[in-house]
Amino acid sequence: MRTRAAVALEAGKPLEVMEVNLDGPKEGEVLVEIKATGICHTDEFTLSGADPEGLFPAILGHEGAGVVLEVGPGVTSLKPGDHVIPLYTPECRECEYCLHPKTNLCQSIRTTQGKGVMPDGTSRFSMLDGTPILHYMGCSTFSNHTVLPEIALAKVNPAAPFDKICYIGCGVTTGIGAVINTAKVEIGSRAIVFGLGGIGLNVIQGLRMAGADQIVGVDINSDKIPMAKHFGMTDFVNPSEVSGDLVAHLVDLTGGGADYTFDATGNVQVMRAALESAHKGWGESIIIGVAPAGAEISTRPFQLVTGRSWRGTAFGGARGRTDVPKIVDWYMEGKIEIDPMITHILSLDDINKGFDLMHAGESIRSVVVY
Ligand code: NAD
Ligand code: AHE
Ligand code: ZN
Repeated sequence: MRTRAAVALEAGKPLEVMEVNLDGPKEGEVLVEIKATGICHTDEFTLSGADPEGLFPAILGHEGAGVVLEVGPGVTSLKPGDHVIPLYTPECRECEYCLHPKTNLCQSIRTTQGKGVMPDGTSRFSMLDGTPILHYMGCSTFSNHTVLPEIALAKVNPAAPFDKICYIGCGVTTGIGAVINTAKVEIGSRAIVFGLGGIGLNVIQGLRMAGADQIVGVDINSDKIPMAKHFGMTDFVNPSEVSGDLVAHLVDLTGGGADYTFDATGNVQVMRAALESAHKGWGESIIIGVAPAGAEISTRPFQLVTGRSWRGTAFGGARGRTDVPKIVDWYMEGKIEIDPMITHILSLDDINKGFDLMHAGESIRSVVVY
């Protein structure tokens, strides 16, 4: 079939909206009509050329929601008409990782996914002249139609609005999951969240759900304050307005350091500040942000010797097929809020405006509605 997609032809260039060819689903695969997709900072990271795994030409996008149109041979858990959220972290329920209680990082298709192809080693997308176009994070939600493995789709409540629940495909689940699944934050905790964008606000929302007493937000953009307060931030720090050392200021503000700190910026200097503002003896720092190729984290080993721990999380530690439908239900039941964070709705033709708004710090989430 033919469909419309925003294609990343090369790093650092705007996406180009065009008609592309899409082959139908093969064994174990599913054709999905994407109804809406969010634009995550990770899409920008890959488009910029900073992603060591970035490949071009590709169809980016990994925060979508849509409807199953057709299933390939052997697909048993989905049928046409089902509402689904694509999963960049699949859940095969069979691999060593899925069977281990301490990780959500299903590895059954990770190698081919990282190469921009389906598990059989080929792409379903091509230009009208036949040139192959690569998939991205196994999702490619910047296309009106896409093909995914069955294990990379969560079946969700059909009453849920696509233009809101697409955000559960990455940002909401990553932020809330980092608190609940990865950090396992206890009631009464003190926490610091670095970066109050599409991920950090969901960390704040998760911290409020978990019953944290103090939720400090740190961002270089003070325009983020109202939204962060709405979701539960109790204190705000703009590093550019701190006259001495930022870490010392945060340690003082949290009465000796935070029980939990979260990096949602992708900046390795910020990651260091996050680790060092965790409480001596027990503070845990969770890295969520994705750093550019070549960037490395550092600190004095003494910071770890004296009881701080450095950890990381992908997709908030969520097992997608199991957890994502529950998070959609939380949204439908009013247990979590999404709507205020979706600050801009765009058409596919205007998708590059979403990247401009992100660069300008004016959006939380831009969502493309097909
Ligand atoms: P975003 O652009 O919406 O938000 C980033 C925020 O960080 C902005 O508010 C910005 O002002 C702030 N910021 C930038 N530099 C800062 C600094 N030096 N100090 C304090 N604040 C600073 O991005 P997002 O969509 O929220 O994504 C955040 C990060 O999380 C990105 O690196 C993204 O790639 C990553 N991410 C990781 C996962 C995962 O599974 N680990 C999932 C989604 C996103
Ligand atoms: N490809 C990059 C790393 C990108 C990365 O860390 N991706 C996160 C999801 S970000 C979603 O917005 C992730 O899931 N990582 C685990 C994995 O297996 O990719 C690089 O540095 O090579
Ligand atoms: Zn993302």
